[in-house]
Amino acid sequence: MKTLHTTGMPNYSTLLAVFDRYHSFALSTHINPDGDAIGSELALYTFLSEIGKSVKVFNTDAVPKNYKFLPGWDIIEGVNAVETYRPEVLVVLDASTLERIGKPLSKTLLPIHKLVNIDHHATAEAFGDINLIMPAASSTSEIVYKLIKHYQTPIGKACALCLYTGIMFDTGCFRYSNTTPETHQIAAELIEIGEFAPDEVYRNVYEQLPVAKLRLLSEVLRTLQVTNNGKIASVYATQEMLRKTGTNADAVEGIVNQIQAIAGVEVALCVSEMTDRSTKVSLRSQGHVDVSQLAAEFEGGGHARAAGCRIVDHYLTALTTLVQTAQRYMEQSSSKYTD
Ligand SMILES: [Mn+2]
Repeated sequence: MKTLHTTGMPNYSTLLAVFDRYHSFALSTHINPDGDAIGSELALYTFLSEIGKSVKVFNTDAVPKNYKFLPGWDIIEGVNAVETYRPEVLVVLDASTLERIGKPLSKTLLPIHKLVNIDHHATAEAFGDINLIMPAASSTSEIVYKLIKHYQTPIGKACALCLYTGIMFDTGCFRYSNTTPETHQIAAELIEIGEFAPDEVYRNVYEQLPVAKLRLLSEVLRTLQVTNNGKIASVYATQEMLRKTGTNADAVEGIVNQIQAIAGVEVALCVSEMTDRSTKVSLRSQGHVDVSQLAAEFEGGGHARAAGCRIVDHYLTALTTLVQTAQRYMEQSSSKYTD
């Protein structure tokens, strides 16, 4: 039985006792890792190593180029490196389900004693023996920051840079609604400790675009449709566009944010045709519609304002279904307001 752990005090001490008690740790995060995924796992890697633990990190997907400025990125190993390795404790970060670390990895990488789950997704499942799930936290990196603070050990320079990058990424550079005064206070402290230049971190993460990616963007934007009195915006990316521009599915990431920026748009969606003929979906909302619920109708998940799912259907059919579903959600949310 899967339960949500959304209330009560986070059990830092239970988790810190596990850190004290055991010696060998493995860390992992979700497929297609983003800034928070890589940032939080490298921060925890640094912390655990500093307190004398043996730590390995295994991810299904390689570290994206733009995160290779983070200290320790090259210690991250792939699923093939697991072989017969069994850590005493496995910590899964930023993944709302265990399968999100990749099915083969979730079957191979098994802890001897404890499975720990650290996450901030609203749809997070309590799949661990210990679950530190804080939907109010801006990011998994923020949770890791608080965890280290509770251990009362100084945060090192490398760790500070990783944590800052994770928080910066998941708050959309301190623009999203999950940004609070506390987020800024934590960020300020991390900049002080880490002695890095925030503008350089930004440039490393966001301003490394290959020309091909912009060419793809121009192809995808040509498919833009704005419906429902300008409230729903959608685009699609096809395998043909990827071939033509010499890009892959990863390059589609982030395009949805561009169309969400259109004035008056409440729900933005981007669908991509995958090689297996299924469709990958990214959803964004300005707040009235909870897109994590919308995504959950298609076995996806995420946050109220940013979510995703996979639909086993032709991308155009999937797009039509999604726009209709978004319409229904918008009608429901507007009736809520007029009641
Ligand atoms: Mn995150």
